[in-house]
Amino acid sequence: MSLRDKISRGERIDFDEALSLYEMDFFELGDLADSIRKKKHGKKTYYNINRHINPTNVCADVCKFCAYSATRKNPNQYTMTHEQIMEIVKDIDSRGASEVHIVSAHNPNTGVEWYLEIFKKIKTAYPHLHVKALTAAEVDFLSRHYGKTYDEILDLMIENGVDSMPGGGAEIFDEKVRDFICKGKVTSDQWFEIHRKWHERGKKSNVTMLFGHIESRANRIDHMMRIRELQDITGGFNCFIPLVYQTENNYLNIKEPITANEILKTMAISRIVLDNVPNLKAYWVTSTVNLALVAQEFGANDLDGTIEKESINSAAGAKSANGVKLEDFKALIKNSGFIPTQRDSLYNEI
Ligand code: V47
Repeated sequence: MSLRDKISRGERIDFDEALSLYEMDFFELGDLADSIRKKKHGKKTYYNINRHINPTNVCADVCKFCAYSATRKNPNQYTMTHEQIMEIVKDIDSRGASEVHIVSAHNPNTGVEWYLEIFKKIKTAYPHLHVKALTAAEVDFLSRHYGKTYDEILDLMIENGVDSMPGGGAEIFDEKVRDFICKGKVTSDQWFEIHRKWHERGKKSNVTMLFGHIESRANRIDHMMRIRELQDITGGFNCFIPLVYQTENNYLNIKEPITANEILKTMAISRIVLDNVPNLKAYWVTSTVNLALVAQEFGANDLDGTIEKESINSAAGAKSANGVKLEDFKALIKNSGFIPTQRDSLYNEI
């Protein structure tokens, strides 16, 4: 049986088969991913009304790809007060947002309470808002820095109102590449341990992959395989988010950005390999809106949201600092032949 037939019949593929998909005809690969997307989601493309808040850029870790952290290339340190954060939340709540997505740098000066109290304050004042917060990298940092176990941090997150975990900090799980791009931060095994523990508490999370830098195609497939393995056990990942590496203001010094062709192939392959992860997000912030719209035909069924403000990727060159207008976003999805479908943070349709 050909690989194409095997995939069309819904059979699981192995590492070598997945890697060989990069050699398949571009449009044939797109068609395969699209047929899986259609079976699962039809023509619906999900979006949500959300706001990213990045409360501090002071960071104890030094990731080579990061342009956001204040300790290296960016001398403009900031740490928001809780009052400033609550002002932002008040504003977005009044405009219909359903989610706040909070990711910070690893600030060694604030105390663990500073992180946790943000969530408590938001949840107390706006119980209907979904709080998506703390990547596994932050959980690991808080655990190391403040002498608490992962279990303790995860329980404190739940007690203080965190609803789900974002997928950040996954980067690339291959240990050799990981050591080069972000040595010292959460290891791949620890990243999975934290998400496993989170899922065991009945909670959902996302998982990202930072690609388009020094990693090989085989590293990407290995990354997907490791996700598929945990997902078989817990079923706790809602969404896979391939993040396209942004080249500016950081220490990786990649001269040739990844091509659109390679991005779309990687999207399509992830839709095929991750047969147990329901949603594939084309994160327009790192892929550009135009390519995210095309990615809808290469397996992607989620375009994230309006975002409004975003600091991590825009610091590295993404044109996302001010988000997109909701009406424009919906019109773009519709005009590209898909059905804009508003969702909440757990993928229930609104
Ligand atoms: O983990 C840092 C990435 C991530 C760069 O869960 C970079 O719904 C590209 O995780 N080029 C944080 N990426 C953002 C994130 C995320 C975003 C959207 C949705 C969700 C979700 C999660 O940003 C980091 C890191 O991998 N990042 N620097 C860069 N130069």
